[in-house]
Amino acid sequence: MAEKPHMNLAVIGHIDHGKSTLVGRLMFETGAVPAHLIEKYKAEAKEKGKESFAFAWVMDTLKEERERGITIDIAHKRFDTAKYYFTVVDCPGHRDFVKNMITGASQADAAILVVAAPDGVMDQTKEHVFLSRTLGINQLIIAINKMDAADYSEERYNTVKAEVSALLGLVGFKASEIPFIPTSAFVGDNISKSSENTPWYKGPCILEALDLLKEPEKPDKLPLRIPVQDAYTISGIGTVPVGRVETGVMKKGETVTFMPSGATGEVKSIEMHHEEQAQAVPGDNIGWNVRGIGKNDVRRGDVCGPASKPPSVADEFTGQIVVLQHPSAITVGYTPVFHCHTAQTAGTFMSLDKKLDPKSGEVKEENPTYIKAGDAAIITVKPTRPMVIEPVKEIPQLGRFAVRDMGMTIAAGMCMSVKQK
Ligand SMILES: Nc1nc2c(ncn2[C@@H]2O[C@H](COP(=O)(O)OP(=O)(O)OP(=O)(O)O)[C@@H](O)[C@H]2O)c(=O)[nH]1
Ligand SMILES: [Mg+2]
Repeated sequence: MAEKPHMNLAVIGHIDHGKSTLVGRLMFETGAVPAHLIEKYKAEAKEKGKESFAFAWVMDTLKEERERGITIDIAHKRFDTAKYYFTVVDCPGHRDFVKNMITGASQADAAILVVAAPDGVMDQTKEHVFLSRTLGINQLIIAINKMDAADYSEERYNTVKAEVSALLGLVGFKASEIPFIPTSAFVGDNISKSSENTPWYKGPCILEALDLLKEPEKPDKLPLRIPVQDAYTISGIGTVPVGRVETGVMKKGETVTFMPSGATGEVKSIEMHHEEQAQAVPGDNIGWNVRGIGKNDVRRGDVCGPASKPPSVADEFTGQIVVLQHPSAITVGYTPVFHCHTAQTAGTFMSLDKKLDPKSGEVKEENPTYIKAGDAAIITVKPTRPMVIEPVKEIPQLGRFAVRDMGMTIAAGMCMSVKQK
């Protein structure tokens, strides 16, 4: 039987708004977690005086998470709906663990934003919405949660819905196209079936809304891009680069170019799982051989594309970044390592163009003298050696990057434009 299409789903929102409980409930009600396990968690949680966290414990498995009653690290779990199989990434809401949330969100195709009805929009609601936007999540479902603690009031629901809609509008989401669902993860209202507690609500429950998400498009209509992971020399064949097709389709016989070297030739063979293929599509991990390409023409970090539309090599590029952590301040001249697809290239901050409000994305300052942890910014970068990167609007798979230095992730970002060599 063919596998159902796969979706990566992040669950985001302010601390304590019920993200882990909602995921635990969803997994329980879809049969991904057996009832006896929930009973076991209930008993254990009760002993610790944390009975209300039984469902959250499905996701919060670290000892410290259970003791503190918060999510610290991201957790991946699988569950199935009628249409999809989901890998759900439960993100921490605590502000100290935003960097874990970023890792989670950067892997997601869609997100459920959980907002507790009694609180409404809070700091990390804003921060997570903005980061999701920056990280390229474009499908959202809003759960207005803890409706049981707000008397299932339609009026309160509408107030919070209006607050969230305004926030979404600020960062360019169209609130009118996004489902808002009144839920109680704790009681189980509108999670996998419609609740009698909210007779005024006529829309889908969470499970139905998940099946209404659009399947992420297979990027086979975009230009071919295969970042090289490694290159082998195989006797009788020659040089065989290996890598995963990110976008586009490569066919035997077509002419391809490796950038930055510019080496060009005809594709002689494509192999996947030790079998010859006539073509390779997005997601395929392949080895391929190109006529006339030697060991010195191709290395890790290079990108293969059609000779007619070769990958762009940046002399400089502009990026929008969010600074996660840095011991002091980042100024012009800073040269950390940019991790983009399989490339790791040092790059110099040539200018700090704008400082943005990470919560709203609004410009706070033109040409700031420095940026620090928590800031979002538009910057111009000059790679210290030739590097392939693409504007995120054109080829998203090759437009996102992480900035690393001193063994930690300093920032995450996306490429806005490229000044080609
Ligand atoms: N009354 C009520 N309480 C809820 C509901 N959902 C979650 N809670 C409670 O809220 C508390 C926090 O729930 P969690 O699921 O851990 O919240 P979280 O958003 O995952 O928190 P972090 O991961 O630390 O950001 C627990 O005591 C839950 O039982 C709900 O729908 N109604
Ligand atoms: Mg949690």
